[in-house]
Amino acid sequence: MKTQVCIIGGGPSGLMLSQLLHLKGIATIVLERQSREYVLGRIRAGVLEHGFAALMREAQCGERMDKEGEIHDGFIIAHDGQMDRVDLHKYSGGSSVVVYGQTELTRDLYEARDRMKGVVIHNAEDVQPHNLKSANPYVTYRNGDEVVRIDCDFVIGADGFHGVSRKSIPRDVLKEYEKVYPFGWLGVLSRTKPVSPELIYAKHERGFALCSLRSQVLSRYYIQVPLTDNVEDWSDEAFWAELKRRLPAEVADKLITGASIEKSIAPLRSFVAEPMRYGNLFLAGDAAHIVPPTGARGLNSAASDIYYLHHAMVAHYQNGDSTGLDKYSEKALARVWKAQRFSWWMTTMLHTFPDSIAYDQKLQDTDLAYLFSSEKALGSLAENYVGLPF
Ligand code: RFL
Ligand code: PHB
Repeated sequence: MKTQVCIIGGGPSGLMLSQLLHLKGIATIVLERQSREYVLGRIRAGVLEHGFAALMREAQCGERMDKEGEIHDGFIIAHDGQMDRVDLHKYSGGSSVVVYGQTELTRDLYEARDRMKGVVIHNAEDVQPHNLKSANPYVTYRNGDEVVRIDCDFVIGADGFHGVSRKSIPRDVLKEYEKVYPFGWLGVLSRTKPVSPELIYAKHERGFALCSLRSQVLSRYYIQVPLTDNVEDWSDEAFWAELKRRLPAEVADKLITGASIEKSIAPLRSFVAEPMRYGNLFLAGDAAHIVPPTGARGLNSAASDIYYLHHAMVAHYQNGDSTGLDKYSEKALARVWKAQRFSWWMTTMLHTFPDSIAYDQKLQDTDLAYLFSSEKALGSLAENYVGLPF
């Protein structure tokens, strides 16, 4: 087979890039290791910054998001028995975020690919990029006993943190920066009315908790748990009881509980790989960087990569101008690191660290006290949460 851009990974990053390039007449093939059902079964992001929403519209995939997604102009931080609101709209100069699940957004991208007869190959085994430093790279994958080869101009590594693309960059070229947090998030999805119309981020000495939602009938809740916990150890009853303990009484009293329809633990990690280009391989999204979910930045950082990459590819194919491709890694990383900083800061301010000393706890309290006493500090939080410009 032959194409212009071979994209490894059929998650939001890979599908979005494929869709945007196709609309500009650039041919792509997407190779996904899992089945479509498996990809759509993963419960992940819930909050989209306005830049991501704009990209969905540009990709002609924004219709359902605009109809069913909820615009959120603010969120609550609960701490020390009080509930303080961050007015995103006011402090970001009129911006907001969209609450729309990653599952729905991925479904919309798959449907758009189907509509345009885009090629997405599922259950592609042993995907492997080759000849990345040459002008003729190619990708192989296995379909049963048959090995299939795809010749292309560029390979995109959009295959998430555990993918094969980043690993194909030689060790002496790639520099990895990593910070692993000593806890994870236990998440529960339930078909219940959300406890609050806006998200509540709760700091509590027993550990952080988050009340989020997917719609007015679908709630998503998280609690901080030690890395040693297993999801099987947490019954629904134990989860609800622990969540209630960490929420202000007025919220806990209103919480409607129900059977979990999904329950999983995600460890928290910050990670960046540099550079994001190696020859004709370009990394995008979780393949190159991940953040702890506290600042709702992960998918949104992927969006800026796709934005830069798509414009760079179009300039290359339409005008023979490769400046964007040459500058991609530097440009993408500048924004990636800002999302890293913000996610690290939100995580540090709101979680309970097992090894923290009294001094650290005083600083956490001071961070919150400063935040809610300074319009400039609230402005900084708001501009990062709604998304820095691409
Ligand atoms: P993905 O979604 O991991 O997709 C990569 C795809 O590549 C496939 N793959 C391969 N395909 C072929 N060959 C191989 N060798 C392959 N290896 C892997 C995988 O099967 C997969 O389908 O990466 P992508 O597209 O870059 O998207 C990134 C986002 O998924 C991620 O950043 C967000 O989910 C992070 N995140 C959040 N981000 C936000 O912006 N806002 C949020 O509110 C938010 N909440 C979250 C989150 C992530 C969470 N978890 C579980 C980590 C909440 C949680 C709990
Ligand atoms: C979610 O709804 O899954 C969610 C929302 C906000 C976050 C993280 C996750 O910061």
